[in-house]
Amino acid sequence: MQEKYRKLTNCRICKGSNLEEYLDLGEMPLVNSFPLPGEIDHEEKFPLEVLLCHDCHLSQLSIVVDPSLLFRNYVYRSSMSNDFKSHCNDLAKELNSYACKKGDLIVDIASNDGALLHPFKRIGNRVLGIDPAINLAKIANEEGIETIPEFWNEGLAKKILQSHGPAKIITAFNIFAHVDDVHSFISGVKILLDKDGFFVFESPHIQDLITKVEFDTIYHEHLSYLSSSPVARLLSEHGLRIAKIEKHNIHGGSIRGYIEHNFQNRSNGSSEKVLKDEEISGIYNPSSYYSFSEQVKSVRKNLNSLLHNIKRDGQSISLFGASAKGNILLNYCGIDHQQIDYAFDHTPEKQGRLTPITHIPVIHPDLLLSKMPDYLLLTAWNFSREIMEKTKAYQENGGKYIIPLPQLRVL
Ligand code: JHZ
Repeated sequence: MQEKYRKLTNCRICKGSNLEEYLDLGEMPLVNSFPLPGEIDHEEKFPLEVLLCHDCHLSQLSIVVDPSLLFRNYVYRSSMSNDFKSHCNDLAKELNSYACKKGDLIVDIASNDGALLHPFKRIGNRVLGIDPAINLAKIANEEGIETIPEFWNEGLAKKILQSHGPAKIITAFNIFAHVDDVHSFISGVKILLDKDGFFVFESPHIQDLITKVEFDTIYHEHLSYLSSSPVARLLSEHGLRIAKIEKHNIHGGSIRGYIEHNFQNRSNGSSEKVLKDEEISGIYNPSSYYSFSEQVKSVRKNLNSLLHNIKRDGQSISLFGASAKGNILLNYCGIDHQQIDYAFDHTPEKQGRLTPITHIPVIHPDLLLSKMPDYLLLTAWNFSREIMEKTKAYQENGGKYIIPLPQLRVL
């Protein structure tokens, strides 16, 4: 039988072996494996530890779980959030104003259910999605977004170049961090990208993770935790460079890089600024990681004590957003179906199932008012604004929200 995971021995960017563990979250389940009630005897857990490469500063997990186990049948749907959809809309408009035009090919790597490509298609671009999740590729294809159900790599890039020609824009949103062989990934981008095209990636930024203690974005799907310096190093090895880099608030704080061939020269100086901010924040200093690891324990202590007091007073708690990150928060803090009655979530693929290990039933948000919990823990805290807007009636009926991160708050 093939091993379910392998241990990391060398940094995936610089190949050095000077790796030091700074965080051990213990054995954790795969965050998107929501069992049916009859499947709970077969749940698995895997070690979740983070290492720092002292040579190139890339943070990365100590193991790599077999990607087929994680991504071939994927329950996370990008299009569940209106805020994310308008984020994609803005990107399509922006890029069509200076970087591409009607008829140009736009390729989205890890296109999920097609959320990012729909607005490009509406504008008149040719679009192609790549996603290993067979279930999601099917949905996207049915909705008119041509999607190849494969993992992205050099070999696939060559085939697409033959069949579709070069891509004016290649996007990779919330996927760079999920990739083990980043060299083959970037080499594929280099092959398919048109000579004046842009590769645009967006990924949670380790600066936010460390400074705001967003430890719940650490899970087996996220193999790397990115900052600009190791990314620039990787790109330069493949003849690519950063033209500009931006910070975005989405998903708790992300960096978005606009990457060009190294023979182009469209840099606007933003990468120097982001690098400076990163240096000031301390993410290139190992001591920041040791104190982060201590702060993670305080988050657990404070959240547990709040929930304990609420339950002691006889009040009920449910959660909203059966998110991947929520499953780390729950499992690490030891919060389960004994404290939390329901997990409300719009994702059809998650409803009728249980949260991994913690076994909280996932149900449709239409049931929120009939269940009327006293408190709603927003485990998808990165979408708090949108969720609170969608659940106004709950709030008007006296319901309260607990926002666990970046600061624990009750509203
Ligand atoms: P959300 C995902 O993580 C997985 P998750 C992935 N690995 C990744 O990298 C990050 O995103 C960036 C639900 N919801 O987006 C949908 C509603 O039901 O914070 C989701 O289950 N109604 C690709 O899972 C969850 O909440 C709503 O109105 O941590 C949100 O999960 C909204 C706004 C969300 O990412």
